[in-house]
Parts: sequence; structure tokens; C-alpha cells
Amino acid sequence: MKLTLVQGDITEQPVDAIVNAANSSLLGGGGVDGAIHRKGGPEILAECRALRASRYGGGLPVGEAVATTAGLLPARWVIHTVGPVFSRSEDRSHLLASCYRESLKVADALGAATVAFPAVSTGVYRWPMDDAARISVTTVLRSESNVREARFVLFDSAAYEIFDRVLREFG
Ligand code: AR6
Repeated sequence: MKLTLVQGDITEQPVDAIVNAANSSLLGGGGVDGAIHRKGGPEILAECRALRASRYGGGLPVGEAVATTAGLLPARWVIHTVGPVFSRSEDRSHLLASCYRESLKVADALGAATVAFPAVSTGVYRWPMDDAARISVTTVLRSESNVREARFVLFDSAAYEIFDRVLREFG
């Protein structure tokens, strides 16, 4: 699996699947989640509601992942994952790592060859960017997957530079 970095908007990525930094409700929110539902149109929310009415009545647990259509977006699928809220008193790194591992498993099940990830948990959920970058990059590098390219899409240059430094260190 090749790991690449781009600075930009994940909703514009022409990849097979983009990963959404969702919440357990699967019913939308701000940040990446808000942008995906806004630009992808109502089909995504309709599939999320159907998931809530069936497999995920109690919501999607933290660290797990599930796919829907990508609606009007250039990608074919959205893989929704729920990152942990950052905590100073409790180490939740395994849950953040799980988001990447489980998203890659879903990508494999879909047959997705190219997958774009945001920096899960680093916005509303307040995970420090350098620590998130280390966890995300090392987890993806260690994952067994048929995905050809895992692309991290960083929203601003500060995040891009942190991921770039971490990738040089571990890649
Ligand atoms: N493309 C790429 N990255 C983005 C984009 C974008 N369009 N928009 C924001 N980012 P966040 P979280 C960056 O808050 O921390 C939502 O309300 C952003 O700068 O989207 O996992 C959900 O519904 C940050 O670095 O996700 C949940 O309730 C990163 O993406 C909650 O927020 C993640 O920020 C999830 O919080």
C-alpha cells in the first residue's frame, strides 16, 4: 500500500472511497462530516438512517466503520468511522488506530483501490495533530490491505507539514 499526502478538501478527492470523521449517530455534524453531507446530497443521509434502523440501532461504536454511497461526490463510497474524543486522563489511542484499521477492512470488502482519509479526531474531538499523525500513519503502514493508495487529506498547511514530517520519520 502506498501512503500519500495532499493538502485540500476531502470531498473533492477522485478516489474510490473517502473516509468520514463521523459521530455515533451517523446523522451528520460539522467539520468533514458536515461537508460530506452538504456536498454529497441526501442519498448519504438516507443510507445512514437505514443503517440506524437496522444494524446500528444504538449508533456506530467508536473505532468501527461502515460504508454508504458517496451520493454526488466524485468518490464511489463514503466509509463512516467514529473517532474517539481526545482525553488527557485516558489513553484512547487504540480506538483512533482502530478507525484506520476498520476503515481499510471496509475498503477491502468494497474492493476499493484508493482511499482518502481525513485526520480523524483532530477537529471537534480535539486530538493533538502530531500525536494523531503518528498514530494514523503508523497504523496504516502496518495494516494488511489490498488498498493500493491510502491518501491522507489535510485541510491546512500546518496539518500537512506535521503529517509530512511523521511520514518521513516512519515511512
Ligand atoms: N477536508 C479535509 N479535512 C477537513 C475538512 C475537509 N473538508 N473539514 C475539516 N477537516 P472534524 P473530528 C479537518 O471536526 O475531530 C463532526 O461534527 C479538520 O481541520 O471534522 O473527528 C462529527 O459529526 C480536522 O483536522 O472531525 C463529529 O461529531 C479534521 O478534518 C465530530 O465532528 C477532523 O475534524 C468529529 O470530530
